[in-house]
Amino acid sequence: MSTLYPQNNATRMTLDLGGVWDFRFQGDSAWQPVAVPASYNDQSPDPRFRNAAGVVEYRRRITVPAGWKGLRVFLRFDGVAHSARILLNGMEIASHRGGFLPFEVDLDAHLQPGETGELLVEADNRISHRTLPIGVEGGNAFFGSDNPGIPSVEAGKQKQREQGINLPAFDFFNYTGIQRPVRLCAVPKAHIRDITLVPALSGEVRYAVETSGGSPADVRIQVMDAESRIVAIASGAEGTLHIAQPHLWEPWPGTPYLYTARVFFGDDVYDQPFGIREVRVEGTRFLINGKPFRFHGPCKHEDSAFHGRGMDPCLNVTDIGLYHWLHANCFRTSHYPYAEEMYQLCDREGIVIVDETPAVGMWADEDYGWGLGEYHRQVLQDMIARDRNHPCVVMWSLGNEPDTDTYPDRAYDYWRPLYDLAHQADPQNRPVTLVGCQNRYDRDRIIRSMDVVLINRYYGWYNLSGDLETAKFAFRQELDWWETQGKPVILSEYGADTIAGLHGAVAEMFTEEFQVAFYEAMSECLDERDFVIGEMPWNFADFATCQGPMRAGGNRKGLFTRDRRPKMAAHWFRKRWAEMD
Ligand code: GCB
Repeated sequence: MSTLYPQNNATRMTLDLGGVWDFRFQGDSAWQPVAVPASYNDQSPDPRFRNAAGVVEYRRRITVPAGWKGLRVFLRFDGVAHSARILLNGMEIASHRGGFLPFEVDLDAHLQPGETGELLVEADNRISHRTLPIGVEGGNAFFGSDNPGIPSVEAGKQKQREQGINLPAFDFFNYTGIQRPVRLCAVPKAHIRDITLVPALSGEVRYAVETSGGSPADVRIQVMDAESRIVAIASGAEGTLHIAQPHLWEPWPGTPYLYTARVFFGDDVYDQPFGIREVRVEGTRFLINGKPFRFHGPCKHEDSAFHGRGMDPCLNVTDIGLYHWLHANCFRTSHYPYAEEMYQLCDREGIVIVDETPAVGMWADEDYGWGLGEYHRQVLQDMIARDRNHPCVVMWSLGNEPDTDTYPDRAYDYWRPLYDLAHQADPQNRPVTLVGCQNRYDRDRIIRSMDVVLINRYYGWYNLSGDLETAKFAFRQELDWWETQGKPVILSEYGADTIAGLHGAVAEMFTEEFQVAFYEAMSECLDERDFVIGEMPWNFADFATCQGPMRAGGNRKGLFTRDRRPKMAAHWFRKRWAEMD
């Protein structure tokens, strides 16, 4: 398939199929309304919307415009979680595994211009040891110690398993459905399939264009600057463009200057935005355009009221506005690739992204013999293919918090080929990382072998709870160890659950004062170390999770509430990060 984001222009057309679709749980007879794109889970008070595991059906009619004769017509799904089967007039025409990356479905053989058909999308929300992210059956999935060994509790867990209860091995609500846009698209029969751009600071841009039909030699390419002036031209499917006195793409508060590569091929044309910037790791520094870059910005989730994980441009703009307000310059797409519109916005706004695969939950007392490897490779390649032209993406994350210390050698053998694959698959050869959880860092082998070490730590919260003086002592001890490794380190998660509006003259856990004190304590340790090149508090905003004894209405570690009101800690970071600009 083509990895190009759908575009409307003189030769390409898209019809947005967003709106209210018919919806039902498979096996039900009645249909009810559900909005697309959005997670379905919060759109009804029926508990099945939140809890049922299995297949749901979405239905609507589609018509291919009569004027689209002679074009290639296809459907483009930006993301259906976690897997999808696509049927047209009752016949399966495609299927796709994985909920966070796009896929296309060719309609040419099924529906002619002027014809109408019934489109049915089956979406399966089940998660298991065969999916990314990972799910488990029965028990208390994320919150570890749920009274193991007690006969009656074990019997209860067995009963849950028999009922096919399906729980996340990760700490965010298992939002699902058609969560991202669906479009009916038309492009010329002979068309541009793919564009790869590899810019250098000199203004040389290597390019490669993949085409379908026609003769690849007919490709022409024009680069336009931000004022639409043509600044470089070339022809042929591969080559080098030369931009004189290039403007660089710089992270915020610099200027994230964007060029557009306009590619012509036969009747087809496609505008691919790009930025000129270089990313490199040198010793313990992370260089963007040759200058040391310090990451500071909270990790995110795609999460909001009503929409769940649904793509919402208003929410994206609001969130990035708050990143500017915070003087934040980055986030990690914890714990899955986000909707493409967010990367487009970050290209434009200069917010740097660490792009993460949905490999989360790979710790549930298992080893690495799950047979996931091939699928994991596919997801990693697809993510890189989708996102490789975005200047905002500066690093790939292979996954979040796998168990890497129980069997350090097996973990190394599982993850190292993925690390190599990421380097091979990315024409820009960005640095690669794997995010480590708080474990036996002295036993683990793989995390320390990454280009940049990203570690999640909860000193003072999950361990040494509430005792920030001792938390600092312990964290410093660990940092002493990392200092010997000679790698750049980012604290990629640290945080404290905080109930907005809960205060205390003494800073105790869950109060806003404690959250500030926690970040003061951790920052004190970070600021002492040169090899620490970034801090990413957990999390930007409160977010929904599955139920559990440690989650009161979700995860409350946000600097903002779920409706994006700042807690005291947001104001604290705003001051701290303003000084880093
Ligand atoms: C983590 C996970 C993240 C959780 C967070 C927490 O280490 O990576 O998904 O939400 O801890 O708050 O427990």
